[in-house]
Amino acid sequence: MGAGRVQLVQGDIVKASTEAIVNAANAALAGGGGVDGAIHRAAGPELYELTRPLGGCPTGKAVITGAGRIPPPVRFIVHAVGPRYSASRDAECAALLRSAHEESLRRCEEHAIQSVSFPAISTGVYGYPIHKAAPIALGEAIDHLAGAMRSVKHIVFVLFSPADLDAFSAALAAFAPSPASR
Ligand code: AR6
Repeated sequence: MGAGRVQLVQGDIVKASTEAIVNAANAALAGGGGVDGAIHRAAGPELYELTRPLGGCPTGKAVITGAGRIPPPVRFIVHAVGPRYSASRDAECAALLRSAHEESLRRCEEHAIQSVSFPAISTGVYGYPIHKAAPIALGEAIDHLAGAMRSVKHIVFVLFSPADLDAFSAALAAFAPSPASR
């Protein structure tokens, strides 16, 4: 993985100490529950002022704004839109989930961001089974760090529950022998 590092932690992404945090948003960028609600509560109403002019974001894409009232070192919020999971469209959902991660990392590169925290996008309200989502999310992160790496060097996955952390840990172990840590 070169000079890059993937890290898994359990906790609340709002308390992350990376330059950017990724929000699991909806296509209207309208706010909602889960991690989206937590980020909007922490960032304050100005976050809606930042997202409203963007006019939404298609599934599988990501847009970036300032962080509102969330204090430094967080300076940016990446609003990524993952797919609603459907078993009958498994391959399409996998491609969209991977794309949401890839696009998020692209926005980070465009802003010379070195560290970014992701939640487990799509695995809450959108129903993506975490054991299926984890290798997709981690695969994109590992590939990014192994590729023509520019600014992003530290990718943290902030998992809300011990079970989610276990699912990501198992998926990361399957990518061994990488020097990733948790
Ligand atoms: N920090 C880290 N992870 C969290 C937090 C938190 N503070 N809160 C929840 N999670 P979800 P989705 C976990 O539902 O499935 C919203 O209404 C949660 O346990 O937040 O992509 C949006 O507006 C789960 O593992 O996002 C959209 O309408 C993961 O974050 C829709 O939900 C993602 O769960 C998006 O659904």
